[in-house]
This record gives sequence, structure tokens and C-alpha cells, in this order.
Amino acid sequence: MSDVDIVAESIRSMKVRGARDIAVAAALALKKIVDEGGKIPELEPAGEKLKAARPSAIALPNAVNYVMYLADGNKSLSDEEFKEKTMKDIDGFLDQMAKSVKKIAEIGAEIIREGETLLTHCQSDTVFEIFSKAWDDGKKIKVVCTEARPRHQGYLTARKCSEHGIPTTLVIDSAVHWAIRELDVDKIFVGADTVCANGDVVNKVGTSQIALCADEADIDFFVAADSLKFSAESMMGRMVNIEERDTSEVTEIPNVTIRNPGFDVTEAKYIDAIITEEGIMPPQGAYPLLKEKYGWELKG
Ligand code: RI2
Repeated sequence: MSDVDIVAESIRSMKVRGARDIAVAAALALKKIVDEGGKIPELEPAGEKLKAARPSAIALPNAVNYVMYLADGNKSLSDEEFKEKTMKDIDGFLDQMAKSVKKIAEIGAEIIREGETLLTHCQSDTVFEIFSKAWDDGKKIKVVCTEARPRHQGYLTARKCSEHGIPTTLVIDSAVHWAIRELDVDKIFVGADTVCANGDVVNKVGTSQIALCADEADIDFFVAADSLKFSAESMMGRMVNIEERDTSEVTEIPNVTIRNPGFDVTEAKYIDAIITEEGIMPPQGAYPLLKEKYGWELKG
């Protein structure tokens, strides 16, 4: 197995997971190829392999495409110059991603008030950065985490928040409606795998049900996402390829069909705001952001 095969397999098997982390892992795998003397002909097939590893998190293909764009800009350089410049460019990209998450944490922490109870779903590094920043700023928040069946990524969130000193409660996924009422949840924050041009958000399955509960309880529902997760190709959530994972992750019952979607779509109308490194915006801000930052426009 080549290094790229190993990274692609770790992403597929979710040994490496979380939308940001898989994008970073892919960029590092491509950087290694450059470090070993690889150029466009070696990077292209590797990039395609990495992109195919998981279908619903747009940061993965966006990161691969961006690295390819950087490499393409250097292709007329000598071998040694190509290597040096492209590695530097990839480091710059990774540095930018790290800065983005810090900026999102600052913006997100600012909208949290002293003593609030915040609910999150699954495990998002971006959301954790917001919570830990609010806590470090001295706000005595409480956090409620879901389990995120079937893979229980919520346990990671619960452990991280608790180890950071934040009073943390874990509930099963189906207790969200109960928790909002009984635990007096003030705000909900979730991460994102893809933000569509119309403001719909693809995130861990169960997110859309939580958004409906937030709507019913009249509390704010926020999505925290780096602009790398915005997708020009994904016009609307229902057009995104939702990953269905192996049913062995759920259970087996004779003669019963098991379905195991990894993600679902939260419609823009249930999202109060999306927090990005560019600022906090209503979901309808997705299209202008794509247009202004990436020069993408609807034609015809
Ligand atoms: P950050 C995760 O997907 C969750 O859906 C989470 O909300 C999202 O990635 C974003 O995570 P999975 O890899 O990029 O667990 O904010 O399927 O860390």
C-alpha cells in the first residue's frame, strides 16, 4: 500500500475523521508526495484517490483541488524550485486553515453569554474551539452533548469539554427535545461537512432533527464552518451525495433492512446563522460569500 492509499483508507474507515481533519490529512498526504519529488502526474491520481475516500464532506475535495491549483501555479519551475515553493504554499494553506478556526472561535465565543447552556451534536473541532474560547474568556457555560450513534463521536466531544473544565452532560440522541426543555438549553452549535450555495447545511445525521427542535423551542441554531466547506457545486442540500455507511455499524436483525446514512440536510430556513472566519452571516450569505471569495457565480 502506498502512503496515499493508507491515508485514503484511514479517511474511509474514519480512523481520521471530522471534516477539517480529513481535509488537513489529504493536504499533508499530497505534501509528502511533493517532498518525495512528485509533481503534477503523481499528484493528480493521488488527489483523485483522496477525494473518493468520503463523499459528503466538501472540505476534502476543496482542499485537494486547492493544493492542485497551488501545484499547477508552480509547474513551470525547476524540480527543486517546484518542491520548495509547493511545500511552502501547502504550509501556507494549512496555516490559513488553523487561523480560520481561531477566528471562528473568537466570533462564536462572542455571541455566547455568561452562564448559558449550549448543546452540540457529534464532534466538531470548530465547535469545541468556540466552547473552549468562551470558557477561557471566563464565561461559566455548560455543555450538553449527544452520543451521535452509531459511532459515538459525541463521546469525544464530551470528554474534550469535560477535560477542559466545562461542566458537561451527555444525552442519547433521542433525548434532544427533552434536554432542550429540561436542561434549559439556550443555544445550539453544530459543525458542518458541506454548506450549500442556498445555505442548506450537510452535517452528521440527526442535525436536522435537532434544528427542528430548536425551531420549536425558539432558541438559536448556529452552524460553525470554515469557508473551505462552502460548496459552489452543491446548490442545495438535497443534491449532495449523502454517504451511507456499512450497516454493521448499526445492528443486524434477520429479514430487516438496515439503513445507515452518515449525514442529513438541515434546510437554511432552520439555521439562524453560519459562523465563518469571514464573520457571522445568515445562511443566505452562502451565495454572496462564494461569489466574493471564490469568484463563483450562477450562470444563465
Ligand atoms: P469539524 C463530522 O463528520 C461531523 O459531522 C462534524 O459536525 C463535522 O465532521 C465537522 O467537523 P464525521 O467525520 O470540521 O464524524 O468542525 O463523519 O471538526
